[in-house]
Amino acid sequence: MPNTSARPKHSRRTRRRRREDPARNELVSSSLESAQQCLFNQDYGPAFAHYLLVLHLAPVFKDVAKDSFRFTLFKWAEELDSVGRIQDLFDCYEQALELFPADEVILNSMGEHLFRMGFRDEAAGHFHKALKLRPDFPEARENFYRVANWLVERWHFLMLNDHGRNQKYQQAIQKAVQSGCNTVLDIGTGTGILGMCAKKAGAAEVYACELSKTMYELACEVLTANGMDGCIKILHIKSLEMEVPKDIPQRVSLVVTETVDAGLFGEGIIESLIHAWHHLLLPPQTSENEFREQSATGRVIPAGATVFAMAVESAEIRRHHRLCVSEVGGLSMAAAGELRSPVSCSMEPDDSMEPYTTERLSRLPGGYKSLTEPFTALNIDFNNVTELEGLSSREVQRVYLPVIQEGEVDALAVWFQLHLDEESSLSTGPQEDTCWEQAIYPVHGTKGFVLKPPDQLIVEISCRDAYLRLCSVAVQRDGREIQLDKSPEPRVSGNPMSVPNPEAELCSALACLQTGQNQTKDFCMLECSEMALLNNQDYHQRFSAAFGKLISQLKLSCPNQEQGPGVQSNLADDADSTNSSDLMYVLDVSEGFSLLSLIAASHGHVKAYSSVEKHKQQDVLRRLANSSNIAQENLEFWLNNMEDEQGMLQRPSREKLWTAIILDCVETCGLIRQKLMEKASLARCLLEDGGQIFPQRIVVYGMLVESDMLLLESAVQGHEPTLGFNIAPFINQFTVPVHVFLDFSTLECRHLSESVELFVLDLMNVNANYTNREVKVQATSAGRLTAVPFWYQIYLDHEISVSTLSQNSHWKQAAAVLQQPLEVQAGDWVCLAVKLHKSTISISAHVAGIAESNE
Ligand code: 44T
Repeated sequence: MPNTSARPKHSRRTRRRRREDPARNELVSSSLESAQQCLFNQDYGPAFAHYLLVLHLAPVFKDVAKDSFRFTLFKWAEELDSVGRIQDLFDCYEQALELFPADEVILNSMGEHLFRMGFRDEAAGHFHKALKLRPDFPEARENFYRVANWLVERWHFLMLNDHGRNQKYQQAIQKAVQSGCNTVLDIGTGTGILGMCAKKAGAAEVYACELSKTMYELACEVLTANGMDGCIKILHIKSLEMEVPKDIPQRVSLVVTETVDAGLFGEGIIESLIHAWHHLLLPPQTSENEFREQSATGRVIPAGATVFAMAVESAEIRRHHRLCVSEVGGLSMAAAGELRSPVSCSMEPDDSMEPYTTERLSRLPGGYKSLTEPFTALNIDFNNVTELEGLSSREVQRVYLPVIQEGEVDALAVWFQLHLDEESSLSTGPQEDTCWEQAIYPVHGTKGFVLKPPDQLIVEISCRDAYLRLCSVAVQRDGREIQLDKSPEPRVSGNPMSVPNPEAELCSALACLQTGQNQTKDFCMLECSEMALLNNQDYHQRFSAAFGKLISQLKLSCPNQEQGPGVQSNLADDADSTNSSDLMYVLDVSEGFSLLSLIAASHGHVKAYSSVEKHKQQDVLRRLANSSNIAQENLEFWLNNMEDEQGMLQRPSREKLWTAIILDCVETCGLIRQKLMEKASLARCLLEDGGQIFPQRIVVYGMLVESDMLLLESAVQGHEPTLGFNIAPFINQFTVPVHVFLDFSTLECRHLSESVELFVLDLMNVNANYTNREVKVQATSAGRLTAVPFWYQIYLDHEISVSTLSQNSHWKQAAAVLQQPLEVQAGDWVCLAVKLHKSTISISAHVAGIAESNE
């Protein structure tokens, strides 16, 4: 009998009550037993319910049952997720967190579910909490870095580092406040900077609103740190939902905002200002009230904007928005039908289409050629509500632009000048020394058509759904108008735009008949990176060659298999292909649109399983299969029948193992795909003898560079306060150590070394992979080492490889930005500590001492 007299009173009371409550004890122990039994039977729902009951009734079991409870929760959540019971899933997590509020593993896992469901703000909150509880929790750290990119977009750093822009805004605000605008609303305050400028300039009342939860919380921290939390009222709300007096006591005399994106209107500034003029601002200054106090009228900073555009040729833009090749990996693309990127700006707006994408023209790989002079597409006065309201109903304006150089029009590039007031403006133009990107309106339907002086390009300008729409509709040549970029049109022979290829057209028409699809009415959408992948002939050609080698080898090792592999024929649908014992099985687990399974099937005697999910994309593959004489039954879409990828990987093991498994190893953004090594281990177990994973090996290369640009995009630089405010330490919490989506070829940087091998990932032999490696690199010139960009050589087999750095690659590059820049001298040896944790690479560096460099 334990001595209870030394225990605290309340504990003694509980113990006594528990001991005295045999029914309760009975319930606890029987529930615990049921929980364990259900868990053993993989009956996770009831197991979870039993555990909940046990832990509520008898918290003493929390320690011992924690692991099983977590395991049960995760399994049950997976099941709920797979059947779409999302509310139940989150209810379970909430119940679990009530029991274990400081459990970082549960918090992190809930964050993962939230992230997958698109609740990024909430996901970030969970990862952040998990990290605070255990700063060395790698999963939470990785997850946090992933969301940090979404939550606090990298341009916040660029903007705060742009001293010119900050000063111009500050001066304009100061002038306005000093001239009498003493009540101010900052719409889309971000870090709170413009609101703080207004307060500092002496405004009596300052309000700010911010729709992003993360940015709102950040702004609150910043205001407190600057002693302004009492004098600026900040609201977590979209300005469109604000009302007087519910949110602010009265109308204000000044709205300041920088809610503009590269295309000017993408952040909804037109709608926000129309609403502000109707509900939040004092009446505007007019000729009648010209002499009234500034404090009795309303105005906006910026006062207005001028939008410019220019037609450009750029192979880089072209290959991301339309199909530029007629043959890929031995397959004729004629039957594919119309393929388009999701960026298109037609006169009839379509919700699924973005009208523009963004690029920094000065950083376009391969450069660009201006085909017209820049022209003014639009002028808008933000202080004139009638003009703002009339924008959508403005007549479509047609402009005729003289072509100044010969070239194909791939896009209209758009930028603007933001007039802060009568004196001061900011430009986002391609020639300016700014970090702004330009909006790119791609032109789709001009295959091969070359403009030349004295042609005139006809552009239609309008404003729909609060977006500026720009369409290159036609070219005027020799008094004739040649139509461009119409919605997909039937390709008629003789059309000046179509490449004359009657055979291809016939094929395409036949394929359409066979699938009962009318391609001319319809088109299939591919992401920009998928389009660039499709245009990468080199990659597909090399895959085809490597796959061809594999089947020849298999044929050699198994010579009595008459119709076996190695029959290099496109006519794969002869009678033998139906003899399933002769078939090789190829599984493609690539994400998104991939032709690789079809290319494998085109080698003959192959049954290919494609992971393409979207129906229209599957139709494209079926049409291509048809036109390449690949029997329908030799191309399957495994995700049609299978929810769970891992389940599928195991599927044919009962009948036949896979001859080849194609893994999609590198994400377009330049990072190794998550869970790649786990997938590779699993894939290896499912290969037949002599079978192969594509690719076999990945070699990671890197280079030492000095790049101020990468620093400016990483964190607010320097120790000086931003416009006198303390902002950097707060926003810099969202610094991530790896930058993605870089074009290394055009990144403003100085190379401080040759490229060097950092790492090898052997997908056929996981044991050969390092998790930690030290690499010594000799600096070839002196400088400030700030980052290590990295990329991959992807070995499809021992010899055949592709580089993600190549000119036609659809992959971008990534770079590890060092925590502290490192001064190096030419000849210095730099030690890079390269770590791989679950497909995530991290790099740190130090200059090697003499002993180290001699090693
Ligand atoms: N990127 C610029 C776009 N907001 C700037 O939540 C600039 C891009 C850029 N809040 C390279 C360089 C650069 N009510 O935090 C955001 C957003 C918020 C609102 C309340 C509203 N109606 C809105 C609308 C937006 O405003 C903040 C700023 S949006 C600025 C976008 C160097 N690439």
